[in-house]
Amino acid sequence: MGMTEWWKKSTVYQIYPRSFMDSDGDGIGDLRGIIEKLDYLQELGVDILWLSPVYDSPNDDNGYDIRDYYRIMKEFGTMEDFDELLQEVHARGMKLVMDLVVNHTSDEHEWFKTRPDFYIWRDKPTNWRSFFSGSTWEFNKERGQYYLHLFSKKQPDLNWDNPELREAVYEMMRWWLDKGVDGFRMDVINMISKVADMHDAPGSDGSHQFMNGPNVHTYLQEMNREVLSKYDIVTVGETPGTTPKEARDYTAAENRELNMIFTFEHMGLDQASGEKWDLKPLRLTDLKENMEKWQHGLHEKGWNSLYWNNHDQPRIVSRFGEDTDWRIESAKMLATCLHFMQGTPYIYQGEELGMTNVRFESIEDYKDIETLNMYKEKRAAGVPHDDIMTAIHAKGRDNARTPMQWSDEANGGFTTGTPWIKANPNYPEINAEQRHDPDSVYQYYKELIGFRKELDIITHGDFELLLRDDSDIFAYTRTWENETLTVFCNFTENTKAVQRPEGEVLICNYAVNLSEGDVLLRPYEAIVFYKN
Ligand code: ISL
Repeated sequence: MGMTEWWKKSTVYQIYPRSFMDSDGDGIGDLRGIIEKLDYLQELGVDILWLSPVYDSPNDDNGYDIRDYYRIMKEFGTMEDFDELLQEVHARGMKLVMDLVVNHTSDEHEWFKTRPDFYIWRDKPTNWRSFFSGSTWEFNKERGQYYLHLFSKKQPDLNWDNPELREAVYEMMRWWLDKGVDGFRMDVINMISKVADMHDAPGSDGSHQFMNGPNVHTYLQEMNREVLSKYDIVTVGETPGTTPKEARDYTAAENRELNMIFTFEHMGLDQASGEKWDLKPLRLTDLKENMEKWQHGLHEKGWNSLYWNNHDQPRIVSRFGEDTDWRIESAKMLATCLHFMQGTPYIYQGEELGMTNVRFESIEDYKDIETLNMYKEKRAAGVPHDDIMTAIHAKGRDNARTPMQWSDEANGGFTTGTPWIKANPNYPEINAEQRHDPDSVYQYYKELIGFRKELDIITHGDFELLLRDDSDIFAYTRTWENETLTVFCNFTENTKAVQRPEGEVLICNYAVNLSEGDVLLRPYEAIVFYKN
């Protein structure tokens, strides 16, 4: 094995700037707010910060609709603030990754007026449904044609088949890399290549015609050649609808495309149909089988990213854990389960505190375009308010977007003004002040992050699933040279005995209390044994 790439031993922390820290009291998080909190992040031990988009935007989709790639969003600050942030991140030995949203721009981007050939036009729409409800096509009067928008109608898709568009994107990427940023998280990058003959799709699901499309690998290889390969950076592609085989194509080193991708398969396991709002309880055996498939599928062939949370997903402790009686235990258990796997782990802001989902009763309190459009559409179709709210409480993206809970002060200490979205009312009980408690979720994450740097087995070891058919316990080993890690995670309140493996306890989310014989797993217990 050659030199291990730095990003294989790193932990990433995702910041959603709008909700992280407001420094000037306008109710919106900003870059100076992030600067204020860098010591907190350094103390946690994370290596890389990923910023959700901070570019100029009319905020139809909170910055995922970019108006100008070369400017900072006014509410977030100035380019001088950005330069200072980058410098301060580097001064603390961390790296900074930008969000790269180049499947689409805002319809307010100047290209939409001056370079219509940068977008995708047709005389007749297909029947495809947008991710944000309604059609993927919007009629443009001036041109007398429809343009494609997989997301909101204010997010027209870019035409990657146009080489001039590709060059314009690469130029922009070089500009940020020359400034010193350390890589990109690439938004829906597997959707940039559409089939030439877009046509009606069964069930209005056009994804086979735009996900992992005909030229996506050609374009990513070109991007790598023209831009990425010239810098020592990290790249992660957001790729919904991607299998391990396709993931290998994107991430195999010899293909020269991306370092890793985000899978969505495990995020779909509590979904009953193709629609995310169609709820179904998670079966632990499904999760185990899926994680095993990805661990084996990319082992020595590509590289995994590991995540439970991001700005689009509900909070994991409320989703696969238990957020009332066993919140702290289950938050730590879930972290253990993920952080001993092979791949690069991502922590989403507040996850390290065990932050939970929120339950606003009024639709007025929700801000996310996906949620609001869906609510309108379902109400118009006669679905009762309460039924829709149940789905929003379980799956809405705003679960992840309530303000970061720094303290028990008003609005969790996020702002001195009125926050753009209400704080989760549980901030007096769940906040970052608790990190000083050695038993806090934060301290536990800090330990996990530390192990990844100390123990090479976490980076390199083989994964083997144990207790395959057990519906309560997620157990696995990692083995490497003569070392073994054995991980047991109890996903239930039931107490359960498992056979004691060799080795000593490395970490446990309870006080260790082992006697001779079997290990008795307590509710939501996680325990890891290490032998060398
Ligand atoms: O959030 C989702 C399901 O609720 C996904 O379908 C999500 O829309 C998809 O993963 C793409 O997400 C990314 O691109 C979107 C943006 O709204 C998301 O925030 C971003 O992560 C459009 O740019």
